[in-house]
Amino acid sequence: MTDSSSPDITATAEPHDVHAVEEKWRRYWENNGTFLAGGADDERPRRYVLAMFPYPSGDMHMGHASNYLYSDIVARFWRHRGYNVLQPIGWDSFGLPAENAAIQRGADPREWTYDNIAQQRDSLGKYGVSFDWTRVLHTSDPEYYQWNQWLFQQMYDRGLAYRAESPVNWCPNDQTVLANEQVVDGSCDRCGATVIKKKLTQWYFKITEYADRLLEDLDALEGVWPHKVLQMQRNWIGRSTGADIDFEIEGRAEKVTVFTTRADTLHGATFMVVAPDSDLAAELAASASPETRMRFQDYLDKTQKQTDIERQSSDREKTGVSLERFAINPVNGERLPIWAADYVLADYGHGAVMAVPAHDQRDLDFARTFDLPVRVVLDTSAEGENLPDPTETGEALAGEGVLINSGELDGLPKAEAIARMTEILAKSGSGRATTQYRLRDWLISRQRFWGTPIPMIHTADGRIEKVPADQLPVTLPVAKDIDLKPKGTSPLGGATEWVTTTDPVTGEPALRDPDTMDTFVDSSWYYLRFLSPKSDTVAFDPAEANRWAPVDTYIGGVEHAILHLLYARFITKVLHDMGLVDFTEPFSALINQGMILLDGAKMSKSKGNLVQVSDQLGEHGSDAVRVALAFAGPVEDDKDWNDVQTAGAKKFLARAMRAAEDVASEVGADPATGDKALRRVTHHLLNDAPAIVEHTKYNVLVARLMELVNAIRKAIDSGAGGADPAVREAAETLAVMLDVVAPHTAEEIWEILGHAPSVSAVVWPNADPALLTADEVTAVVQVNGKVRSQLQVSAEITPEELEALARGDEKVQRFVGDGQIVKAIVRAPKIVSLVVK
Ligand code: ANZ
Repeated sequence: MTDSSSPDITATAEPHDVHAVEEKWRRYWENNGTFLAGGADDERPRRYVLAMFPYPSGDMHMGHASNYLYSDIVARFWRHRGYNVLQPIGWDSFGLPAENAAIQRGADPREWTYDNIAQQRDSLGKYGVSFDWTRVLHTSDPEYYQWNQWLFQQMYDRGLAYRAESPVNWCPNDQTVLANEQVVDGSCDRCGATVIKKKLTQWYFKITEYADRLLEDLDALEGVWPHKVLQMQRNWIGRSTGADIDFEIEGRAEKVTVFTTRADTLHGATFMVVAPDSDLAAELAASASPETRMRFQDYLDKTQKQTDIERQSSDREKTGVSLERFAINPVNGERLPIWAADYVLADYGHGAVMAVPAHDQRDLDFARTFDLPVRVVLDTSAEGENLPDPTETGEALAGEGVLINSGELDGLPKAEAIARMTEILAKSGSGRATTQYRLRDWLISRQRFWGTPIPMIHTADGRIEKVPADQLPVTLPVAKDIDLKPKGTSPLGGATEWVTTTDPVTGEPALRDPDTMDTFVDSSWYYLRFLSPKSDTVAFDPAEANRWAPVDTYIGGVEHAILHLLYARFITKVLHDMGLVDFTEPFSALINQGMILLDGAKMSKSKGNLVQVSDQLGEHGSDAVRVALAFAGPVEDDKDWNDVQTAGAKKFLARAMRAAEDVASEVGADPATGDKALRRVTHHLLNDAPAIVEHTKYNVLVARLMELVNAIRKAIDSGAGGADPAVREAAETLAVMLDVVAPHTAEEIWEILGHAPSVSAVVWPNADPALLTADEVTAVVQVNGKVRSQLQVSAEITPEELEALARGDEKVQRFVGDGQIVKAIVRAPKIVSLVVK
């Protein structure tokens, strides 16, 4: 690297002024573009390292600090392995907190957001992360969000974006809809309010069309993504294979279909249950007696206040309303009473189930509550045992068995019976094999201001048209002219001037769509924008995308295990199908870092227990914070800030610096003649470090660097001292490795050792295999219980070799004399005990 602004060597006169040293190197990196990714002509292999971009909710806290430390270790590591590394940074800067803060303070969400970004940017800069700062993006810039609008219209053209009315999750506090993924244990993941269901017309992305691929492609990520995350995604997609069965309903022309995974139990169905909040329940109730109608309405109101989790939990009392109607079992013509009950969900399967109380626990609980019949159709008893009666025991008969009370299925084992029944139903036209998914389409419209406007137009005669390309982007109006308070409809709808537009077909007045997009749309493809951050003609250049992406290492919290990662995977597949990228998964490897806690609690703004990055950097300097965090424990573990040892880290760095200052040999001095013990430590580290870092054992790396510093100190204080060329070799190794964790100190050491910056570009040398041989140990040889000789042997010597050496040893032979060795007890590599007679 050419050095146009070589730091003044005399500036190292006070090497322990940590802030001055760190400032000096940051300026150097900035002036020299040290961490800019190499262009298309760079022949080194490439690595794309990315930490999940921050939301600008305030200044950075130590949770952020650990995230960006780990990504920086990975990025710096690959540079030292000879790679062309890209590590960009941006801000996920649309979203509710800005808007809520703005409402509370009467400020502009834009100002709040960009002030916070400036603060975070300053902290990240001082932290010394090796970002390519020329690629910064903010999702709230029109230069970025115009491409969300492009993406939306592309999806619309492909039938992947559509509008539909359906029951949606509604946060009564934030007055906006939420995606299923944003409802955590029945509460809004932003504000914690209990989420209710509401019927609304909204925009959706058709992620269900990709359900199979999203599920199946997880297998290839096994081993490179945390298994837990893969499992969470699998469960979220929730593929379930079974059968749809059609039931005639007395007095209704159309049949009702239910989804079941247990077609084998059809003979055991004794009633039918429909979700109270389904269209079917409303329709059936409408023809019931006035009293039942009232009871039903009352029950529906109660149901709508329950979360899906509450509704489905197994340990609660079953409730329901009989709808006074009957379904006909297609295999035996039996009349099954129809009930509405909240444990059946409107938006899974068909919102109706055939209830088989003998074999399904919730159906059994319900049957026992309302005194409905129970018929066992699967004998699950072990040989010689009696089959328990579920009505009495209260326990449904789950598990394997053979069919009974089921006509021609009798005697078949469960799996065969499922297949056989599905066949029978298919033949008679009243059923078919099918697959259900828990995954729902992605609801992307939000009734909020601070997001990407949906680029669609509602015409006076009820058509929906795209905003024409020459009118894109649709930018947000100025916030101060708008009432941002949540009132159930989008604030943009009240911005008369903004919302009024013209029908692109007729030229008549029309209205813009007043909703904005879920911010997860922004983060579903941002990793591609970093590759063409300045383009105003395309969202990203496919050639750049295929050169750099997928991201080689993606780092972030496990809280994004489902929503963000699933959406990014989905959009990547869509872009692949559009022919824009030649890969189908966005992130080749994923690292989840643990949380940084304070006094055992998660740091959060609302709890007021944030440890701010800027405070810590001001107090200790960046490198001490970085070393302390890296040393605090395994990446994936939660760590309490109280256990993070900044003082110890500072001492270690000062010690490392002093060791470098004591080096007295010339640059290029041949270490071959130097202290062998020290050389061994150095070369073992050279040998081990790549695997240590690749396996994310950053705490181990710090421990090994500490060991190296101790070994250097020991060598300096004894033997040939600082003039020993092995000391230089060790100190240089220290600099090139310390760089991944404590880059400012590493640069300083590298300079102290007489090298030109930057150490970040130095490829790690290979270990000398000759110095990796096992260390020697002293073995003692006893003859008849007395130590008679000592041998210097390899620590890895085999018992046979050691015994042979002992027998051949001159001193030993003297003590054996004319006697006979009758027994040899060997404990390699330490002891040989000979018994002589
Ligand atoms: C009859 C039956 C008998 C069932 C039996 C189970 C055991 P998974 O595996 O999650 O897909 N079900 C179907 N739709 C439902 C809805 N909207 N709300 C609540 N439950 C619903 O579960 C499929 C099973 O869940 C289906 O199979 C159905 O009950 C129930 F011994 O049908 B089963």
